[in-house]
Amino acid sequence: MGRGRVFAATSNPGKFEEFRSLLAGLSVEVLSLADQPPVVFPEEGTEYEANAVAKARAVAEALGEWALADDSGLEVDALGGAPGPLSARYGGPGLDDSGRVVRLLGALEDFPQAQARGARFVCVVALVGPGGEQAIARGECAGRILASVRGDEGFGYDPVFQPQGFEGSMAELGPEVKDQISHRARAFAELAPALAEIPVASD
Ligand code: ITT
Repeated sequence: MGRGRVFAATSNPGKFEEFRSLLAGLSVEVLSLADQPPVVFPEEGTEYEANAVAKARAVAEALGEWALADDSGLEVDALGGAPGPLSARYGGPGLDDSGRVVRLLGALEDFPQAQARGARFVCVVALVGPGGEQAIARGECAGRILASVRGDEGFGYDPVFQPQGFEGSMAELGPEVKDQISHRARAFAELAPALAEIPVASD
């Protein structure tokens, strides 16, 4: 039996791996943009939903295919919910994931109490079809920011994020646990019915 296919509208390899593993049980194939003509992505704004839709729409329109995008971020209580949708750019250009983590730990130095270090990951996923079909879902994962980095799995802020109810960081818990509890896992679980509707590819 054939499968539907969807292009992952992301340039983040960590996200792409998670798209693949989270959707492995569905009858849909997740493809990367690697072998496709370059797609121009819109400038990102400050709303997860608008960003996710814009990324998916750009790919769906450029390729005439189904496209799946994720806009996500880390919201830290002590920082009034920042960096949020700006998480990928936190600390300015020139920083990589570990540079941003160091910057975050520095910003929280004066907030040692567990409560003030409360945080959540948020993820909004958007599925857009070649005919303009659209579905959106959201997921969150609550936790706190650790005092220092722990573990080397995952990506982004995983080494300093301890999910509620767990010992250790998301980067220590590894992909099997992350795929059960993450913001992205929850968003994809909600999007599953729409993903299952993607028609079987004709070529
Ligand atoms: P694309 O737009 O190409 O998908 P991006 O990394 O720029 O890639 P976002 O604008 O959605 O994507 O930024 C999300 C950032 O939030 C990401 O770069 C991480 O820093 C952080 N983040 C999101 N999900 C995360 C996760 O599961 N673990 C750790 N950090 C995460």
